[in-house]
Amino acid sequence: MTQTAESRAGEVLSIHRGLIPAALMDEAVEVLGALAMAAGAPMRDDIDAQITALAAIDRRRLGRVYDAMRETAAFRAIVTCGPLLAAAKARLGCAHLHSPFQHCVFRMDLAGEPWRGFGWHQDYAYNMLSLDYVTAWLPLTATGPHNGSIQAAPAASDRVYPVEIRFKRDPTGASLGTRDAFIAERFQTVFDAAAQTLELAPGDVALFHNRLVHRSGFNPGPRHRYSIQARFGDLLAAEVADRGWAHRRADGFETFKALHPELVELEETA
Ligand SMILES: O=C(O)CCC(=O)C(=O)O
Repeated sequence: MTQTAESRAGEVLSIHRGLIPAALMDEAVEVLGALAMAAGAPMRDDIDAQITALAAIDRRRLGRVYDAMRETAAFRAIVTCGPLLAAAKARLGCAHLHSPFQHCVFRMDLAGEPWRGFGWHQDYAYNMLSLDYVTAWLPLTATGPHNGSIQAAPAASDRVYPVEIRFKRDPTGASLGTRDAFIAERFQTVFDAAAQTLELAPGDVALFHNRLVHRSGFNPGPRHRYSIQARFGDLLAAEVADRGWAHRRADGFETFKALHPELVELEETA
């Protein structure tokens, strides 16, 4: 079975300014600060100062804050808020949304930390919802070149590219156990030339098609970057209903490989 995302053209990236109610964004920042303090951070006026202090005290505890944030009601309130769901439905033109919670992510990219490389990729291989599913990417605090943001290459997003499935590795080259499916190396110079750094305020949302070529920008600082990603597909789209709503349930790219064996150029298995 082969599905062709290329066959459906259309807008790959739209920015929705002020979509998420300010009260929800404020609450999320407040909850992040409260988690940091409960994990041992000193009281500070500014969320970045609080996170920096906790990272200096104990980087592993900051890791637990990272995981806990995704489990808060404040996080869930954002990814399920009415305006976001309405924008996703309008974009997809669907009656009901498919949005597995495992594909809703909280992310921190701290200023000046080694780049936790999320190279050029398309979300399509990662989540495998309906053919035209979208990602909502939104920052908790302002994002742009001052904290890396994400970089996108809409002009080069007209097709699904071949991928290389490789293990994530630490700086010494040791495998971290889980894998990525970045776009094959030979295309990267084209994306580098077309890259745009998104500039968003809290409440703004970048809504993008799963075909959008993008990557995580290195955060040069001075500000940290906190972001939420949620994915929305058409629950009743034939291509996803026919395969029993199979998506990427755990690490592994089985659904992608089954649908697009010709797009897997390399796969590390050990
Ligand atoms: O937030 C980032 O830096 C990158 C996130 C990303 O690329 C994704 O979730 O697909």
